Amino acid sequence: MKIALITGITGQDGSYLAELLLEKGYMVHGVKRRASSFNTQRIDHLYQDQHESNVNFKLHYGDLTDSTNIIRIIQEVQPDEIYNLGAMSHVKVSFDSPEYVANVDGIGTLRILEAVRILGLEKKTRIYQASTSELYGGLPENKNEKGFYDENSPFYPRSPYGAAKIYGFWITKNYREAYNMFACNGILFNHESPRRGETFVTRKITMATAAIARGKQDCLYLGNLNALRDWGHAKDYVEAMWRILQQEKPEDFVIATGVTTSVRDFVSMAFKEVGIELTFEGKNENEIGKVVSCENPLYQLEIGKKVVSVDPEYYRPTEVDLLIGDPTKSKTKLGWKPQYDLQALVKEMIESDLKLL
Ligand code: NDP
Ligand code: GDR
Repeated sequence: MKIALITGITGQDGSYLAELLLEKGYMVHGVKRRASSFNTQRIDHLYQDQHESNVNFKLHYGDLTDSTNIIRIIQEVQPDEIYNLGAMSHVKVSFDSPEYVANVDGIGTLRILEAVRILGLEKKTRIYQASTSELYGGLPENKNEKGFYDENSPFYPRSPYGAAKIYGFWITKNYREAYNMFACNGILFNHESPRRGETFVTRKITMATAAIARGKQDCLYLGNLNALRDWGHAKDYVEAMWRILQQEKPEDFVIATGVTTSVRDFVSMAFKEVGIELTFEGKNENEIGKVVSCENPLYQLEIGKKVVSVDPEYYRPTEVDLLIGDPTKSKTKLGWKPQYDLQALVKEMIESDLKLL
């Protein structure tokens, strides 16, 4: 039985990855942070009574800022694979707590790599590092000749989060080259799901759309509607993480759909899913989204009603305007192909948020 250790197991990706690895017959260990309120909602369905026989899921209290704790957990677990998904992952929030983010997202990665080295597990333990499309920063001149970001595109992070993650990227690559470790970066573009944190833009939109469609909310306030993102489904992306660690040679991979969509179009798709057609008027902070037609079986919205508005409070000091990834390498080498398109993703998120209401 293979043994995996997941940091960030209570997050969106950690929960899907844990499910995938359990299905594949792994013994799954996860690191969870001690909090004064419950933070395990996404994995409660996986909980097992540790007194039972055949236990294959176990949680350990820990934190990426605490090296001795990381070393102790890795020593106890002796993992074949570590998936380092733990991070303060919100780009806007990283401007408010840059030092903390550097510690967790940057040095936290080093702590994992060093722990494996200190414990002499370099030959046994494979490491996946959750790198990100935020490394590219969306600079148009850095796209490849086909107009995408790929494994060879230069980096130019535009946030404390991106800057911390770039350290994580390079230290992972350096440990691979310096100590022959099986340590890989997955450079993942945005991926979403019904389990996405509620303040990331897609989930904020689907939750608000569901609430507006039920007459429980008046207006959705957003920041930059022009931002373009390459959005996939988290379920597809955790499959890619696993595949990256099953390769013969350790390498870095871009995981993306190759399609980009604006925040504004995502909003329109979400409202369409509940039978409401929108039109957008005005520019920048004066832009609004109004109802054009409403065939919503749940609640009748007045034609012309303003349901989307811009609040510059959600603008970022520096923005990543456009992201679009080239998944050619992952398709050819990993045999990876996403199962979901954006339409299916939006539909699943809306259905789930309507149910939650
Ligand atoms: P989430 O924000 O949903 O989950 C983050 C996880 O990290 C949570 O389990 C959180 O614990 C944990 N965590 C936060 N701080 C610490 C800490 N100090 N020590 C240990 N654990 C900590 O993120 P996602 O699941 O969406 O993303 C997973 C990883 O992939 C992250 O590293 C993210 O930066 C990266 N990534 C995500 C992408 C995406 O589009 N989703 C794209 C590219 C990269 P708690 O529940 O207690 O807060
Ligand atoms: P991102 O995701 O910053 O790409 O990072 P997020 O969903 O937060 O923002 C996407 C884009 O939408 C714009 N936007 C808003 N964003 C939020 N959160 N709230 C709003 O109200 C709003 N209005 C407009 C943003 O300006 C941005 O351009 C995510 C995280 O999961 C990272 O951890 C991961 O590394 C990257 O994706 C890839």
